[in-house]
Amino acid sequence: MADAGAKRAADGVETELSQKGKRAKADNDHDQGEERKDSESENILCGFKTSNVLSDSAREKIIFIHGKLADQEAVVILEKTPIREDTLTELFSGSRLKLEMKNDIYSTYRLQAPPHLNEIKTTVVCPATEKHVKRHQRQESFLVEETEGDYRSITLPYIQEQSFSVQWVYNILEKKAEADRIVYEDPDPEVGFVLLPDLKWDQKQVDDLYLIAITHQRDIRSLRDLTSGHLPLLQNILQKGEEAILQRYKLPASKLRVYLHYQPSYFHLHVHFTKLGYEAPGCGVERAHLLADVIQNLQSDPQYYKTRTLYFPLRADDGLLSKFKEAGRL
Ligand code: DD3
Repeated sequence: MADAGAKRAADGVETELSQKGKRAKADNDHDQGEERKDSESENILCGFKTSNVLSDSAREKIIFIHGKLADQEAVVILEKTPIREDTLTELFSGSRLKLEMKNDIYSTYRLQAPPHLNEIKTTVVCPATEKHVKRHQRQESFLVEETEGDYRSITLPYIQEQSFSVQWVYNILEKKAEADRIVYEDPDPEVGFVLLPDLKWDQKQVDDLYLIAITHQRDIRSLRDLTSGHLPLLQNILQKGEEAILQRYKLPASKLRVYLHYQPSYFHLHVHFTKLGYEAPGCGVERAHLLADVIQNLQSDPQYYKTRTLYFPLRADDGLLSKFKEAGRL
């Protein structure tokens, strides 16, 4: 089996991470009761009051919940994780099995797995702003056509007035958070970056590998800001990022989808590395731009992303969509 080696590689990583022991306590202002990774850490969710379900997917086994956590607005994301091959022996031997139905050669059961093999990946955003709540609400979306002029007169003013916080990005770059999760770092201020697992990846299996490279340069908002002057940075991220992923996860470049989002969900340049075959959210053609293509486009035209019309989807309740409508661009 081709993936077995890679799976073991990820398991090796997990062991390596857990052996590093408890995560260093982050000393940033924004750590809301930074939890310990051990089992005795208390359950901050026991007082969570659900207001409404923002969205859910039976197929993806995920639910986004809006509610209150100690008087503060919160978004909680619960997700069942894939069943790992290396847990099967223990799953079969260590579970209780309750017969539900038997018919001829067919039978169905409810298998009650040992608690440590039955965990639910949980993400908490608290205090959550209106934007966080909207972001996870199921919404119809619309494709927008953004010319060079539209970017200058509609999009740029909008993102400037919004002032989305990227404090969590600075916490990563300054090692105030997630320092023990860094897979690779090039500390160079011009071409350097930090490569680490995205929040969405629990790192339990490489099948859904998802890492992000965050640039040390802080003034590149998005694809639109890139010129040929950024080629050394982009080439460095592609090359060193792929090398680091080969080393750590035994996945060659030919198994990776390396891309930028436009529009990004946060305006600090970052590159997504996901495993080919894993349909990561946002990897569709309407939002993803392969880094290798971005590099080539900038090589043939230094102003490519400043001048081209770009297309991207916006959700019905996105403030930027209203701006495009007001400008008669939709
Ligand atoms: C975010 C986009 C942002 C809700 C959610 C995610 N990777 C992150 C904080 C730390 C991170 C990420 C915003 C926020 Cl679920 C609102 O993503 C993050 N750390 N994508 C990592 N490693």
